[in-house]
Amino acid sequence: LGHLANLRAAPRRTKAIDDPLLNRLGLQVARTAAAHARLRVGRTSRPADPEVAAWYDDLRREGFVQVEDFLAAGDLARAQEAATAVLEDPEVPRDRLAQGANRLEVLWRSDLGAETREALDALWCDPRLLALASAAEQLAVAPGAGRCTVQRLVQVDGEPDLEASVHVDTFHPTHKAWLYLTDVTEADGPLLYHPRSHRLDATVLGGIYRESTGANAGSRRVPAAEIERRGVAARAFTCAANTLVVADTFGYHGRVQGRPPGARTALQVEWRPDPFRRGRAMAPDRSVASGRG
Ligand SMILES: O=C(O)CCC(=O)C(=O)O
Repeated sequence: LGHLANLRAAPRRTKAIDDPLLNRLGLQVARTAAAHARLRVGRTSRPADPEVAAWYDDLRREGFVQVEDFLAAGDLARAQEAATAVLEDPEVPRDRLAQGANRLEVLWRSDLGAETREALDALWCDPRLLALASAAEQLAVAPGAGRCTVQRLVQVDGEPDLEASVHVDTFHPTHKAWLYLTDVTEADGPLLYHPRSHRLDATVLGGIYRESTGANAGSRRVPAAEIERRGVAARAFTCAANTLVVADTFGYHGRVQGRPPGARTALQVEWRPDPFRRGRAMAPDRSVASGRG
């Protein structure tokens, strides 16, 4: 019965299924291949705006796209000011994550006042970003949909950054966007991405099989030998404020180890619909109405 229940859970979003027998029989590899095929056959629409369509092509080919000077100057200044104000306001709720030698504060759109939200919606509701996300996820992403957050990462002394080890977020294509509100240098712990690592091949499927029959972590840490075998070099996203990066985080990624007093602030969005039951649309952030679902 346990195996049957686990088989039923297979065509769902659960990152890893705790069933050594089924995993030995190839369940996680099959889920991976099926989720990627599902998105590929559903990929029928390309953004109408030629500029966004070119970003989409980059994203599909490389696994990421980087766009400099994304917001208009006035919108950027308003977003920077609003983000700084809420980060400095102790009354605004936030998650505090310790991921090794840094402090990460995460403030959710749903916890922000109307004025702040309006300023930061310059990114979260930007029609170009929504068109790109909609094409990437093949469903209509509504303004404010997904996990919209303000994130400030501050480097401190201590253990290495846990996110500095290269990993994938889950077993299916899935997308995150960052708009940096501050310049990002090496010391600030920039995002690291291995272009083209989001593609499926025998090496990555082998790695997924080994993980599923071993530690079976949902967000797999990728061994250096696998990266080397695939020949996908890393790229660090040091950049100027107002740079947008959108990445398929099924691809190999992580952070460069930063050092104090490095710090960076970004607006982030994460879209992660169920890979098998995608539906036609992703509604606005449900957490606005009902907590952080
Ligand atoms: O903060 C970053 O730049 C990357 C974090 C990361 O590895 C992730 O979101 O999975």
